[in-house]
Amino acid sequence: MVHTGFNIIIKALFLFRAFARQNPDLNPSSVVGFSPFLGALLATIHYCLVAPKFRRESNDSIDQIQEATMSEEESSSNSGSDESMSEDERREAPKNDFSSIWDLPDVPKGQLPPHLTRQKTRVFCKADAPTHTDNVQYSGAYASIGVDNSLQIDFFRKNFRVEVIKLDKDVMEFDMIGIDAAIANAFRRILISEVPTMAIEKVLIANNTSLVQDEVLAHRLGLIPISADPRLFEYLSANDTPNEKNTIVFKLHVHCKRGEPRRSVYSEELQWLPNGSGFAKESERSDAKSSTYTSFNCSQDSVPEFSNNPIRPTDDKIILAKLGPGQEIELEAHAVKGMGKAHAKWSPVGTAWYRMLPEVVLEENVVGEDAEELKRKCPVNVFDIEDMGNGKKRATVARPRACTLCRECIRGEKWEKRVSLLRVKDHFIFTIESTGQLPPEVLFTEAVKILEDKCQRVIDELS
Ligand SMILES: *[C@@H]1O[C@H](CO)[C@@H](O)[C@H](O)[C@H]1NC(C)=O
Ligand SMILES: *[C@@H]1O[C@H](CO)[C@@H](O)[C@H](O)[C@H]1NC(C)=O
Ligand SMILES: *[C@@H]1O[C@H](CO)[C@@H](O)[C@H](O)[C@H]1NC(C)=O
Ligand SMILES: *[C@@H]1O[C@H](CO)[C@@H](O)[C@H](O)[C@H]1NC(C)=O
Ligand SMILES: CC(=O)N[C@H]1CO[C@H](CO)[C@@H](O)[C@@H]1O
Ligand code: SF4
Repeated sequence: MVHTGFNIIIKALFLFRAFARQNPDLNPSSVVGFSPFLGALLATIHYCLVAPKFRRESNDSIDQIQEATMSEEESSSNSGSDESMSEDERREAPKNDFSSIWDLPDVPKGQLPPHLTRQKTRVFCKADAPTHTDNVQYSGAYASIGVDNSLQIDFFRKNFRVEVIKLDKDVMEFDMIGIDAAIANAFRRILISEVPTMAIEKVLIANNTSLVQDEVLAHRLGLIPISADPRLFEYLSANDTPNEKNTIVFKLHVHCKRGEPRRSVYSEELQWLPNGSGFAKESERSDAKSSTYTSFNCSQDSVPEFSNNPIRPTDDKIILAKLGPGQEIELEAHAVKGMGKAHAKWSPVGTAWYRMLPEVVLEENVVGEDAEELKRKCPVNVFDIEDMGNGKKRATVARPRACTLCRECIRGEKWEKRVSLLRVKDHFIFTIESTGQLPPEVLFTEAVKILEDKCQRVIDELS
């Protein structure tokens, strides 16, 4: 009975290996995944019973078995042209039941075979769709082949790096290597929607005879980036009175006299009022002394950060409205601190995005006319031609980073086999495009702090 049961299991193992041979792209964990029991069983048998037994038996005849497996491979690939192999060779090949399974190269215990390593660390960009896009995170994903897939913090520490590629006033491009897509994406989302800035929220319109409606004008004003460090301000909550710590006041009073040509109103004409609002608030109580819409205790330009660096819009030439002869706009704009998740006007970035590092691999040598063709196919010149001497040419991958993944080079049956387009799953080319309130490198460090706070909150809640 035991023997029969064992036979069935061995057969299942055969089947699985045969299947794996047919589909070299197959990830055993994905097959075994649907049935953890079967997976565990196969793994146990592989490591406890079959593998050591096989190794022991084959120790003294390892060459023989290698020969056997090689000839077996040949015969399967040359099926139909059997005469290429002599009868002698065929007879010599020992009739070993295991040879059909064990012809895959032996992988040292605790390591993934190369094709699985590739599936785990790369996204494959095929002609019709990408494959292996998921991150293999489950710690037991490769348990069936004895590989520990759990997160190793030391490994992360050693491997994580950031390399700044480009940095100027508004744009930063850097490589973030050795991090999970989820965390890279967290940074992207925090940058877009959770790093605070100052933006105009309330507009008091005293006079507007221009063609632009009040609400449209107020909306346009809201979208103007204001260069004031938001870290020096507080949030204005519903019950707060606007004061010098939470509000920035701008005045706009523009007029186009009769007889003059039409004119544009630019953002540079917004005038900062460090003493707060100049508009008197109507109050129900007649005894109240005239107060304004803000109550500043001191002038904002007495703050050292602002005294020689007046607050103003980051760009001078943003058109706010156009005035015809005889038209006038008089208003006051109050900027407060906020986050991009409430309104995009508070987003500190034009955008923040990442792409995974492209990897272009030539699976075989592409020579001669084909090399020229490959070079011509790529619109961004990823490939180069290497002169091999005596007039021979070979295609090389010279600038994989420039690859836009247009898939032009794998168009056509033969090319898809020759060129592999891969993306490195844990290498992110991150670009931050600041709107000018804060330099992009500061934005990123702010984003890191925000993520840290979030983690701390979770830890505090749990403990
Ligand atoms: C198996 O082979 C290795 C190296 O060829 C040798 O060191 C070892 O002693 C052998 N084991 C047995 C059981 O023959
Ligand atoms: C702000 O108020 C102070 C005194 O309260 C005054 O000296 C200063 O000139 C005012 N600043 C502006 C820009 O009006
Ligand atoms: C402004 O001054 C008043 C009275 O002196 C004080 O109660 C209030 O806290 C001050 N506000 C700020 C923001 O310093
Ligand atoms: C508004 O502007 C128009 C055009 O300049 C002017 O005639 C009018 O008196 C202004 N109204 C107020 C309340 O300032
Ligand atoms: C076009 C427009 O919205 N005009 C307004 C400008 O502001 C004055 C004063 O508040 C309003 O009376 C107008 O309707
Ligand atoms: S995918 Fe497009 S950009 Fe990338 S190597 Fe191929 S042809 Fe060039």
